[in-house]
Order: sequence, then structure tokens, then C-alpha cells
Amino acid sequence: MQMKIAHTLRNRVYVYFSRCNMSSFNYKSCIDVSPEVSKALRSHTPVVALESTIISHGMPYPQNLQTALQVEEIVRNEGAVPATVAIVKGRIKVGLNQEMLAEFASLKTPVVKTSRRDFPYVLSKGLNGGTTVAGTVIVSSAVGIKVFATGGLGGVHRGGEKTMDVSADLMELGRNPVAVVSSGVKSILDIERTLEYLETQGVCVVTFGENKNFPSFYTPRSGVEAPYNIESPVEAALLIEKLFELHLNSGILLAVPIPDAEAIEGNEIEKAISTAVKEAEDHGIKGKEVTPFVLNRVISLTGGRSLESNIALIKNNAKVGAQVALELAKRQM
Ligand code: PSU
Ligand code: MN
Repeated sequence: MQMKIAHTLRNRVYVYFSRCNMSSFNYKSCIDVSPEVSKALRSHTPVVALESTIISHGMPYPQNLQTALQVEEIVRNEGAVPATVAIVKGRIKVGLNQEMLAEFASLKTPVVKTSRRDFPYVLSKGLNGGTTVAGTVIVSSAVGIKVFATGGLGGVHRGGEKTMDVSADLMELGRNPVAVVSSGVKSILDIERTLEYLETQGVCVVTFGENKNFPSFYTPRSGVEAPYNIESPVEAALLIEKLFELHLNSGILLAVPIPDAEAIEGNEIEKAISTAVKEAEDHGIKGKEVTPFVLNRVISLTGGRSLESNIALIKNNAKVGAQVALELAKRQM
């Protein structure tokens, strides 16, 4: 009996020490949080994370840089600190200064679109990486940022039940406690299946505004109902607070419709999207290349109109994100 207890104890001690050894790999050794963001996080100043695939793969230069700078400015004007997340020479950066942002956006050095599966490779090779929604959610959660604003979320692609092309964004939202402010998903995706999958992953999906009509990026109303609707940043802050009180460790999707004045309604955008999706198929574009390819083609096919809408909705989301972060910070004082 005594021997057995001693044996069990020895095993436990062994397990404990092997865990300690494992933990010598600390995520902090891969992430540089800028002094400004670091100070804000320590002092409960509101912080809003921003992604960088949108800069490297979502928009052409120089609009990508202009938009990134303007979005940071909008967050600041609302009284929050922007934290653009990107990978520079194999180091994860949370908060880029203007020179770093300009260098990154110029794409002089190639940038790898980085979701969960890409991190080990990009870091070990010392490459540059644009973090997707999935990638940015992982980093935000690691450093304790609760609100993240972007344009569009990845989703279940049309025909995804066959190709299994389901964006890693959905899974990461299911396993990280971060509120993502976005304008829903593009109609290049299967919106109903995307919402089904978000439900399976336990993501609390809420529209922000007048009704439950889930927005589809360039258009404010997709015709598909989201489960919930809220109307104010205070309500959003309350949602986030409950998420953390419960230690659910899953995320919130705050779906903010593009302002009506900036929207591209119905037929025009549908036509451009269908053409772009068909071209992607014809060219044999697969995997992570699909979304950037389609985005770029839609910009050309709409004569640049989709880019204008894209920029407008990102700015609006950044503003809403900052307002939510502000309300949340007030409640945590
Ligand atoms: N939708 C956009 N612009 C973008 C993206 C999506 O309108 O830039 C980017 C985001 O970074 C998103 C990623 O996380 O594409 C999704 O890519 P995929 O479908 O390969 O998971
Ligand atoms: Mn995909």
C-alpha cells in the first residue's frame, strides 16, 4: 500500500516537473508588445486590436497603408489605443509604429498570410506575416486584449460541405475569449452554414444596430437572421463582461452593418462576386489564396467601388470597436 502511494506520488512529481520544463516555452518569448499597448493594458486603458492580413492581402498599396493609419487614428480619436498585430522578421508585434507599418504595407519583403497553422513556420523562418482574424484573435487573447476590430470575417465557403473550405477564423472565435467587431461575412461565402458553424463553435453572434439581419460586408442586410441583436456599446460591454465572468473562453462576433450610404446594393456586387469566384475556380486557385484572389478581382470588376466600401466599413467598425472597449474599460475601473 505504502509502496503504491510512493509510486503515485513519484509519478505526480514527475508529471509536475515535466510540465515545468514544457513551460520554459513561453508565448511571451515570441511576442513584442509595444510600450504604449503594454502600458494601456496594465492601466486598464481601452485597447483595440487590428489585424494585418487586411493590409498585406486585402488591399493594394498605397490604400492599405493609408487605411491602416486612418483606422489607428479613428481608434485614438475615440480614446482607445490601437494595437495592430503583425509578424515582422519572425517576431509577433502587438502595436506597430508608423515606420514599421509603412515598411510592412509596402510589401517590399513578402508577407505570409498567417492563421494558427502558419505560426510555427513563419516564426521559425524569421518571415513577415499578416495575421488573419484567426491569427489576431490568438495573439489578442494571449496578451489580454478583449476587443478586436476588422472588416470581414472568413466563413464556410460555398460548396464547403464538399471542399471542407471552412475558415480557421470560425474555430478560433470558438476557442478564444475575444469580441470581434466585423461587418459579417462576404456573400462569396455560405452565410447560413457560417452561422450554423459559429453556433456549433459556441460563438455568441450578435448584430449591432436596428435588427437581427446579419450583414454581408458590402451590403448591410443578407436576409439571414442572426440569433441576437443589440443597439449600443454599453450592451456590447455587458456581453463581454459576462463572457469573462463565466470563463467561457469562447468569443463574441459583433456584426456591424456597413453604413447605408457606403453600401453596394444587391445585383452589382453579386455579379462581380460570382464572376470572381468562377475565375478563381477556372484558374485552380485553392486554399488560403482564394479569399485574397476574390477580393482583388472584385475591386477590379467594380472599378474600385468595392475598395471604397471596404475602407468605409473598416473605419466604422474601428469606431464601434473603440466605443465598446471604452465602455468595457469603464466597467473594469
Ligand atoms: N475578408 C475581407 N478582407 C480580408 C479578409 C477577409 O473582406 O482581408 C481576410 C481576413 O484576414 C480573414 C481572412 O481572417 O481573410 C480569411 O481568410 P480564409 O478565408 O482563407 O480563412
Ligand atoms: Mn479557406
